[in-house]
Amino acid sequence: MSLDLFAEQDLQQPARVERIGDQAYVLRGFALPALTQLLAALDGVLRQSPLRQMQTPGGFTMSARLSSCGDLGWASDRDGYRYSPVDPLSAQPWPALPAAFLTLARTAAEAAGFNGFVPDACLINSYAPGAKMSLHQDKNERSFTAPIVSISLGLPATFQFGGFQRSAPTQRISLFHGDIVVWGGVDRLRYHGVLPIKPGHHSLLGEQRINITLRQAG
Ligand code: MD3
Ligand code: FE
Repeated sequence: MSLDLFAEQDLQQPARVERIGDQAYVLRGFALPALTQLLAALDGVLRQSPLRQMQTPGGFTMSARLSSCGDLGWASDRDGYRYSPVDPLSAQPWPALPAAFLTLARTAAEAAGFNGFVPDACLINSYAPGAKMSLHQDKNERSFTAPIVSISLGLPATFQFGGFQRSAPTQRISLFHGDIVVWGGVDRLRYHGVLPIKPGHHSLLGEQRINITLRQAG
């Protein structure tokens, strides 16, 4: 792994805020100052709870690989799909939420107007080129008032930001290494997805896009 803090392909304007909904924001480059700590923490989590392929609630295999950290993580087994305090692979609790994740998530939530965000669940998605995430709503969290904070790393993605029914029109938003999306309040239950990742190589993360989402699930 390169030791460059900012890979040349990631040089960009200072952090900019883009509003994509009444209570949804893209914070461009917001994760870049914390990148070294973020990647070290990510390595630690994934050594303890490796990325794995999961089934969707509809019985399909997801193309992105998934892991979790925090008090609750995403688990699927023959009983269904839910947040669980235990990683079914290790039969142990999920790795603790790293301080670097928590601090960045709280700072990003505040920058988007959500104070007092206390995430207890963190999902980590890894997309190889060609992997995607179909339009869905995140509605397995106990409360829909808390925001979700999403950190994008590695290869770029085209994010689909839809409405409150699957059939509603979607905006397409490009997300790059270091961008953070925060959405909550009236935008919390919007349909969203990720188009197939284009082939490419990222100098720090190789042939993948990583997305880290922090949530208040319990
Ligand atoms: C939802 N992940 O893990 S997060 C998921 O990039 C998930 O890996 C996607 O959906 C990913 O459940 C997208 C980013 C995001 C951004 C803005 C949203 C999700 C949003 C706005 C409204 C609803
Ligand atoms: Fe989602």
